[in-house]
Amino acid sequence: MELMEAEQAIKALLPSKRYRHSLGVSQTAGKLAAKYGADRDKAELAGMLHDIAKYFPDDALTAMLQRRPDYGTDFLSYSDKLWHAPAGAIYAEEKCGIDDTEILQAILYHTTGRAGMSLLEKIIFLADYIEPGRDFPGVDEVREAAKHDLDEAVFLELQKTTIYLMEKRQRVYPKTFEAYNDLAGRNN
Ligand code: DGI
Ligand code: FE
Ligand code: FE
Ligand code: FE
Repeated sequence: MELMEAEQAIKALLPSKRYRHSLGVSQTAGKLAAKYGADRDKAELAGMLHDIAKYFPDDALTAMLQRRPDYGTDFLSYSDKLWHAPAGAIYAEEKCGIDDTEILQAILYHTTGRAGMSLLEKIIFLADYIEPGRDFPGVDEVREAAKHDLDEAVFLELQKTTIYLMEKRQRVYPKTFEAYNDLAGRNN
């Protein structure tokens, strides 16, 4: 599936605000790819598709994850907000014909991150947080870091997200902590 086709697919599946977010993530990911030496076309396509399963009902997401344990079996024990990421990768593979593992992994880990993220995974994870339509506390600090230090920007996003979840007394998916530890320890 090419970018234009992917755009039509998400336009059909997502409400307009989420569609615009996807356009923003695609464009932001493309720019980050150009800056940090990743494949721009893959970044734009992964960014376009990353939230494709965001509005699938929980029972459909659960069924997809149970049918494809190769996309991770532990997501179902954590927040339902995590489920659209693995389900999106499954949908991209099965219905959009995406066979590029790098793109599928970038969709799979776009919400949680993980230790040892690939360049494309970091770009999609970050673009999701800083695309121009986003407006949460601290986002400008992450945008600023993204101009010169990709790992620092991803680290700051993980730090802010884990602090936010812990302040709300929510569970944190272990791979998010592992991603945080991975980048917190990168200089020592
Ligand atoms: O789908 P989006 O809204 O564009 O963004 P996302 O896929 O990054 O989802 C982020 C939401 O997931 C955010 O409200 C925090 C929530 N969340 C719940 N548990 C966890 C979590 N995020 C991470 N990284 N780790 C968790 O354990
Ligand atoms: Fe998402
Ligand atoms: Fe995110
Ligand atoms: Fe998103």
